[in-house]
Amino acid sequence: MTRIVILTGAGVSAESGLGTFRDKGGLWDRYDLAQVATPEGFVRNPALVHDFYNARRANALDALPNAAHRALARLQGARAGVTLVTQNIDDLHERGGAREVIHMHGQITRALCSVCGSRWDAPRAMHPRDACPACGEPATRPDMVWFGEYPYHMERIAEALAACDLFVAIGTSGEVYPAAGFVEEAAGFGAETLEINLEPSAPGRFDQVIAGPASLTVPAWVA
Ligand code: BV8
Repeated sequence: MTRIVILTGAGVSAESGLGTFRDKGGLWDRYDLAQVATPEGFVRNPALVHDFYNARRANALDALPNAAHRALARLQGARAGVTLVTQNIDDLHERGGAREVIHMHGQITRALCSVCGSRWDAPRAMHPRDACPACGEPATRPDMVWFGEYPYHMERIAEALAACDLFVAIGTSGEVYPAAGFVEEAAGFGAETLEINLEPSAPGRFDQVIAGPASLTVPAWVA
């Protein structure tokens, strides 16, 4: 059985209308990452951070999975040995039919209590004074991994990378670590590596590149 690890980034949800981060006009062109995607930024101005994620949560909830999300779900259904890791915080993989999606940067549909660590389904809009349903503290935040925080599921991902025969990165610029280092990690264990992206993120970094929009390239690759 060929074991495949797939890592997706914002590019897989781009054609569902969700903005990417580093493309022209992307999120980091319009917001200061340090203000809205770090724990320090949240402490400094929780209302701004909640506004940022409330807007993204509304977009994510109103968006629909595209042909790339559905194709990856078909791949999972058609064969064993496929590990799907995403950097994305939207739930389009799940709504496209994927199972056991590993959200290494968290999920915008979930909330987290900074005091007791409880997690629950987030309301459509969150506010700084929202009380934690478990401990009652007004210390709730979106359940995601900000810059400087440790990504989720790293051990499970490391095991999958060590055992895989093929590593596929789809729609990611490969600029955020430790996710950006997965291709070298997998290659170090002897895996073949494939990038599916609008254009190559770093020529020479992957054994093979398929260029084009994910809604066309991913279904063609899965077929
Ligand atoms: C950490 C959640 C300690 C919030 C995000 C070395 C090792 C370890 C850490 C670091 C390191 N060097 C620097 C660091 C620190 C930092 C980092 O990487 N900084 C960068 C800026 C240099 N990393 C961290 O802080 C991480 N934590 O380090 O903990 C540690 C140490 C060792 C080992 C483990 C842990 C935490 C990083 C997570 C931050 N949270 N998101 C939120 O989403 O708001 S990151 C954010 O960037 C998103 O998750 C996003 O998914 C991710 C990556 O971006 P991409 O998905 O790639 O999106 P991007 O816009 O960049 O690119 C889009 C791509 O799509 C492009 O290539 C484009 O061509 C393509 N595309 C566009 N349209 C289409 C398309 N492709 C196909 N079809 C299309 N239609």
